[in-house]
Amino acid sequence: MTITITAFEKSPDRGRGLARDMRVRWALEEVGEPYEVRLLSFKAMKEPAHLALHPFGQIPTYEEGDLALFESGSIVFHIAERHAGLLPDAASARARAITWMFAALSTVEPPIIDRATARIQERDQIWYEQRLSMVDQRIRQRLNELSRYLGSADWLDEAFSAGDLMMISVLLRLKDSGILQDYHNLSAYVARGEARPAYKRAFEAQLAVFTAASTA
Ligand code: GTB
Repeated sequence: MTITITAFEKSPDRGRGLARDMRVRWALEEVGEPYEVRLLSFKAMKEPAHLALHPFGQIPTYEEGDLALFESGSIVFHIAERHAGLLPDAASARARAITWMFAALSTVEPPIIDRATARIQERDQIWYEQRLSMVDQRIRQRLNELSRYLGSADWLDEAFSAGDLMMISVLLRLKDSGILQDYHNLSAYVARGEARPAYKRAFEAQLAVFTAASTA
C-alpha cells in the first residue's frame, strides 16, 4: 500500500531538515519503506481537505490505505511498530525505546520549541532577552541530565532505536543555538544520527524539495 506523507511546499527552515516531516522521512528510510510526499502551502494546510487529515492544520500527516495519522510521534511509532529496524524485539528493551520517544517529545522538546517561538514571535518584546535566558536555562537543565545519562554510550539504549531517532530529531533544532556545542557527547550523538545513511537520504529528499521551490 502506498504511504503518503505531507510536508511544506517551501519549508521555512530553508532545507535544513528541521520541520517535522524530516523525522517521518528518516523513520521510513530506516525501515526501507518507500513513500510519496504531498507538498502543501501554508494556505492549503488550513483548508478543509487537509483539516480532514489534521485537525490542527499542520504537517506532517501520514496516509496508508484508509489509515490517516497526524502527530510526528504517533507516525514514527506506527512505522516502528510495523516494520523491523526501529524497535527491539525484546519486550523490556522495546518498552525502554518507546519511553525515550516520549521523553524526547514531552520532556526535552518543549523548552526547545519555546526557544524557537521566542526567537520568531517575541523578539520585539521588552522582556525578550530575559525570557530567552530563562528558556535557555531550562534547555540546559535537560541537556545536563541527558548528557549525564548518555555518558560515553553511542545510543540511549543498547542499539539505535526510534527513541534515538526522536531524541536526535529534537536536539537537531539546537544546532545553531550555541548551546548544543557545550555538550560534547550530545553533539557527537547528534552527529552519529546525521551520519546514518537513512538520515542522509531523508535529508537530501527534503532539501531537494526546498531547492526545487527556490529555483521555480
Ligand atoms: N506536535 C506536532 C507533530 O509533532 O507533528 C507539531 C506539528 C508542527 O508543529 N508542524 C509545523 C506546522 O505545520 C511544521 S514543523 N506548522 C504550520 C502551522 O502550524 O500552521 C515545525 C517547524 C517549523 C519551522 C521550522 N523551522 O523553520 O526551522 C522548524 C520546525
